Amino acid sequence: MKRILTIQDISCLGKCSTTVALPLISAMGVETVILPTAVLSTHTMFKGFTVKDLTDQLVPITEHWKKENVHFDAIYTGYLGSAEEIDIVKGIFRDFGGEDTLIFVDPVMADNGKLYPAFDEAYAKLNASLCSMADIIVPNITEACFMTDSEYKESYDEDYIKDLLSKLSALGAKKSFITGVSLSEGKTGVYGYDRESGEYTVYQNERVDASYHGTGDIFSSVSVGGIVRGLSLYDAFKVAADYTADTIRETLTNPEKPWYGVDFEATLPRLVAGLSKYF
Ligand code: PXL
Repeated sequence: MKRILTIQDISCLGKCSTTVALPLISAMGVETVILPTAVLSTHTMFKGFTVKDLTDQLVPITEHWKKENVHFDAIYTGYLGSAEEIDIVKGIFRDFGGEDTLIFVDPVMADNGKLYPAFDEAYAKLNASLCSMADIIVPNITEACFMTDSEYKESYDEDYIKDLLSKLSALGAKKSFITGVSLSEGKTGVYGYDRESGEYTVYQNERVDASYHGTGDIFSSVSVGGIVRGLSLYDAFKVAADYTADTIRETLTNPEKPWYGVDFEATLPRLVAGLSKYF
């Protein structure tokens, strides 16, 4: 069985980061090893959340794993808490990385033109340096702009996305994918560039007009699970984008419409059933 290490926080309530990655990567048929960067009472869109930083635990935990000679088929990073954690994660990439280990970085820090409350522009630059070590990066447009000092635009054309991709690629990652790219009215999806082959990969699906927390984590978790299971990048991103859209649609049918996260539990069986086409 393939094994993915995911490094991100545990938000106890709020369905994002580790509490999404663990069930979804497992559902993709891949063992999920977690390295929690912090424990929060909720994600940071709730008022009054508590945080227990776990920076001092990262090295002892991974030192133990080194002694166990553990191998990861992929290392997937999401929300990291601090500059120091980014540095430690770079060391983890060096220690556990290699030809057979895909480094997948989702530089979670911003959306809709704004940084999340815990972050500043200096942090964005550090995230850019983490991206430079990756095989695949999946920033949204806002994160791509913060990492490349580009102007954030709500409405844009394909050239704007290609220009962002070229600046992202210059950071050093092998393949850069921008998420939440809408090329026409009512559509959204991913637009990627492979620095080595010069090829673009584009997938667009129906845009569901609602925005929930944690959907980026759902997309990344399913994508990395699919890639590790051997799907082509196009297929992995298609499965992930379609699943994310299906889950947002499903959440809208919930009369409570939970604002803090999506009802991925309801759509999990459909994700698993859809995979039989590929495996
Ligand atoms: O979904 C991204 C995310 C993960 N973890 C925490 C967050 C957020 C987004 O705000 O606050 C703690």
